[in-house]
Amino acid sequence: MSRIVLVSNRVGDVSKAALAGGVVIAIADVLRARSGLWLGWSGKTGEKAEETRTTPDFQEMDGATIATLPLSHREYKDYYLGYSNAVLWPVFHTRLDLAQFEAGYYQRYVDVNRRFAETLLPLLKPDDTIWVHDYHMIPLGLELRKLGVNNPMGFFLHIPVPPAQLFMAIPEYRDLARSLSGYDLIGLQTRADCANMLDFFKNAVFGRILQDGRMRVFDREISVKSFPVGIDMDSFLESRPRRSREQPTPATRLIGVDRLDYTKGLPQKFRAFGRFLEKYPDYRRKVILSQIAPPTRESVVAYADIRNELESLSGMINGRLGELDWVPIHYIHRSTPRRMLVDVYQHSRIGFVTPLRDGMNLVAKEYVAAQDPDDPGVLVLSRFAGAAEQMKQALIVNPYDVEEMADTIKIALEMGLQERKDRHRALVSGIRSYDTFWWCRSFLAELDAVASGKTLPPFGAAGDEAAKKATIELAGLPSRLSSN
Ligand code: GDG
Repeated sequence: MSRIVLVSNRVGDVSKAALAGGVVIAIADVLRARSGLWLGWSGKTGEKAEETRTTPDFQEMDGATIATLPLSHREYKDYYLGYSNAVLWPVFHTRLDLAQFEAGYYQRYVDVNRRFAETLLPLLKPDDTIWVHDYHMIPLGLELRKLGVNNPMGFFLHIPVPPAQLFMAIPEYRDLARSLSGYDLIGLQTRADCANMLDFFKNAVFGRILQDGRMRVFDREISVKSFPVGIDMDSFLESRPRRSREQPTPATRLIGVDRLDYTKGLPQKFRAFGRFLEKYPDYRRKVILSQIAPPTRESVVAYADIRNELESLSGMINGRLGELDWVPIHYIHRSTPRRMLVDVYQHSRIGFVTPLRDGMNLVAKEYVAAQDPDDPGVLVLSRFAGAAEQMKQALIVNPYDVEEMADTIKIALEMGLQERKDRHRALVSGIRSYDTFWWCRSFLAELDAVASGKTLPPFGAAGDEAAKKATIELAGLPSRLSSN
């Protein structure tokens, strides 16, 4: 089996993958099984970075090799804060109004990707399979191709793909299309993302769909498919403390857990909860909203703005509706330990997950996974989260419609036990079938297939079972990855 080489902006801690959750669990497994190499930014910045341009630090971890590079202050500012998080992130989440198209950002973005490619080149073996992750690293594949690398190369985008017209608002959209064409396989979270990506290639650079479903873009033939990211339910539940620390509260809780990001729809969520309490006053004193919102990317201006907005909104709603013995919104702007999250999810009657736009949203899956099957809570989920394409038994809402969200809270609170159990059972079955290991092995199997001239049926198509079987056979993965 060929070695796997991963490249992403940040690397994860392979030895503590189970604690981190999400995709890192499956990635750590495959790195261990295929003696993999993982290259990324060390998280450090400094002027010395210029001297260590293509000399990474190496660390051996559970049979995998982790290689990291520092960034210079300028690279951090233009590549990371600038092009990645103030251009690609807002545009891909359909927030053109927040994009900062500043001169110099794009050039540095490509420069950093070239530096990563040059770093990787001497470390590569002829039969390595290369898997590049996320929007920070779009140009990496083409930079490697320019250096003569012919290995199979796949790219997975964790965030949504915007409609073609929005994508084309990025001044460098043609260059981005050219870069994307350097990969053999582009993996996306949803079928809607695939449709947007194909439309983008058609409109932006005259891409053509071929008879076998692949796309001809520039001089290359590439495959675009959806691989929805999942969780590992068992390891997630294992992180729960042996004894619950949750004190039973007289109030029924709605829970929200989102990085403090303008894509997560937090002001709309707070307003919807305030509106619910105004419209249905019998629920006052009986219900609370706990919102855990750890800080991220605070150096990007738009993030400071959203923080201020939320602080004033929660203060306003609590001031207007709260009582001496009841605070309606508990807003926690800090990270919470993972084992506590499981506990909090389990003791919340509603998982309130209402992003304005989200690639997938793993919180929706974690909330369902943590519920007691004999008395489960209800998931209220935004239709604009990638997860809504799979989790049809949730109560699906429009996160821009405060009135509808307020009414849906009431419906969720009043839902009978049998309906809650039925919905929960169906949701858990989907979470188990398409877990984080399925995601990893099906992407890698497809990459193997594409590289050897075959393609597998698409996810969710009639041939799903056949696809699963073929996936396992092709990937030749170890038991945990190939079970299911
Ligand atoms: C990107 C895409 C896609 C959150 N707060 C705390 C905490 N978390 C954990 C959650 C969950 C994870 O972080 C967040 O995952 P999401 O999927 O919700 O969102 P992004 O971070 O935006 O991730 C997204 C994902 O990539 C995977 O492809 O689903 O759409 O944007 O696991 O539980 N964990 C702890 N404390 C916190 O306070 N321990």
